[in-house]
Amino acid sequence: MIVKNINDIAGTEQDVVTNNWASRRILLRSDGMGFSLHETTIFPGTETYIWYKHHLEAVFCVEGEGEVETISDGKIYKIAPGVIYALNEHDKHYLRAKTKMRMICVFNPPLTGREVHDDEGVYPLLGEAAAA
Ligand code: 9YT
Repeated sequence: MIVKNINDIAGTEQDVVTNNWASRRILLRSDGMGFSLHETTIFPGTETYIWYKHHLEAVFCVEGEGEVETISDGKIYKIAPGVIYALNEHDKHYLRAKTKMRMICVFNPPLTGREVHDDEGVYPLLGEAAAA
């Protein structure tokens, strides 16, 4: 069994901070679960363009308020505690935080740990998943 405490991840390589968000990657590809699990904080007043071309992501809001817009159809969905969105179609989207939002995120295939968005809002596919 794997047991971790998120507090032990703070300040390590698994604690990734960007201009718009910070993410503690708790379970990674190396844990062998087939998904990765992260706690992500989205900074208030930010808008982030994201396109997970290679990954599926589910996001569960536990704190804060904001919205997500799917770019293909311009639909805007409010985000508040208890709301989950799942990018089951690799949807290009804008994520906007009105207040600080705390989200639990699951990625398939799992992240290796250090990924940040490139200019296209994409995470690269790293390691074995890239070779498959
Ligand atoms: C909600 C979202 O995708 N935010 C960007 C960071 C991502 N959750 C991550 O890398 O943990």
